[in-house]
Amino acid sequence: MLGAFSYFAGDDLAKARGLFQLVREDGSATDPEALGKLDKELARRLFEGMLRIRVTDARMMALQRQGRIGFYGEAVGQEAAIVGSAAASKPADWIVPALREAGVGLFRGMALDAYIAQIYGNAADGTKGRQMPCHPIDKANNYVVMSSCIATQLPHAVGIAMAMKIKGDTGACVFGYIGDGGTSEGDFHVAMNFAAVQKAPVVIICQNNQWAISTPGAIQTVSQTIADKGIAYGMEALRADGNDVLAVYHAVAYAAEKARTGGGPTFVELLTYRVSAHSSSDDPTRYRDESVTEIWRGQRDPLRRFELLLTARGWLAAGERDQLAAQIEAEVRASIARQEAIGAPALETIIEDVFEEPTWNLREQLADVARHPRSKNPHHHGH
Ligand SMILES: Cc1ncc(C[n+]2csc(CCOP(=O)(O)OP(=O)(O)O)c2C)c(N)n1
Ligand SMILES: [Mg+2]
Repeated sequence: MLGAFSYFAGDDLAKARGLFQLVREDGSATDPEALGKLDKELARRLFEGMLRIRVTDARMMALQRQGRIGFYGEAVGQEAAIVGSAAASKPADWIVPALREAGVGLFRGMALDAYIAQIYGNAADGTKGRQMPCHPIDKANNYVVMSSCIATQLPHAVGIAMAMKIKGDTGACVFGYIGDGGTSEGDFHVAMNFAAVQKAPVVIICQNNQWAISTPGAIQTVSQTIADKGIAYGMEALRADGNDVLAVYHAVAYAAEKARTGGGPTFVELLTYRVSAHSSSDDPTRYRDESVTEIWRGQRDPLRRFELLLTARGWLAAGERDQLAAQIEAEVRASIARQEAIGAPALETIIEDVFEEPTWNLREQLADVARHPRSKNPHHHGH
């Protein structure tokens, strides 16, 4: 930790309407004294984590375009929000993701092979080929599978936190994620209210990437900021620059430590931008001005900003980013090769897990399905 920041001592409205930032777009520090204490090892870990997501997403999108996987959702431009928050979690914490937090799982130790197996929906997939791609699971690291239904995960996150409190588990908390679009769903409001009333040990993190498929932030809400909604529920609300990995890390670490020590929930808005399309099934040129996207892809890029800081300190050598990227890409390609060689789950597994023993009618249906030839691609659908 770098110590206390004046931002956290601000009044409720100042926090919800301000923007906590530690590194400016040009890589300079807003608080040079505090940043003088930055740990090199942590800084490099954060950078590498962001690069890992950038490289993995690019590779997976290429696979989707080649028809080798059915679907993919990138997180380009949101790497700082993902990795900064992941780094603020502890192994005993629980992660309940929204759409774009697979990188949180990977940063916490989810195996790359498990991640890619899930995308292929092959026999090694922890979700047995029953989920869409991009719905990984990592039981060992308390990473809950994402819900395709927007916002339904948030009451679960708060419920897990309430259970922790009832059981007297201290020293751990829950990270519940949501998108800006998700804040218009009823489940968001249910979760916020329960979290506040029950003083649940949860950090509710909204990645405000300013788009919900084709719906822009301007018509998502008339609240001045998304963080404002925390105040409505009597919850401390923070608003941080989601493209500043250090600001994200410190805002979420503050909230998580508060939750782990009995201080109750915090709502954290991370302001970022969805640089990519919504998913591999989307074409944003149909509904938004991509010249704005180019600003976020360029000067506002979270990796670029942090790379400037690391380079200025001599913590990243010339050419080192490319070397790291090549090494990560080699790991990803090797994992893809392994996972592509594994076939689809055995057909019989389709009737498992509903009853202790499959019932006669399920067996009859299985026999019927088995008479028909199977499609080669186990995951050929859109979204
Ligand atoms: C209950 C529900 N309604 C609609 C959808 C279709 N849908 C999928 S993603 C999405 C937008 C989500 O936007 P946001 O919460 O901002 O997350 P982001 O995609 O920006 O990460 C919508 C409307 C859905 N999956 N579930
Ligand atoms: Mg969004």
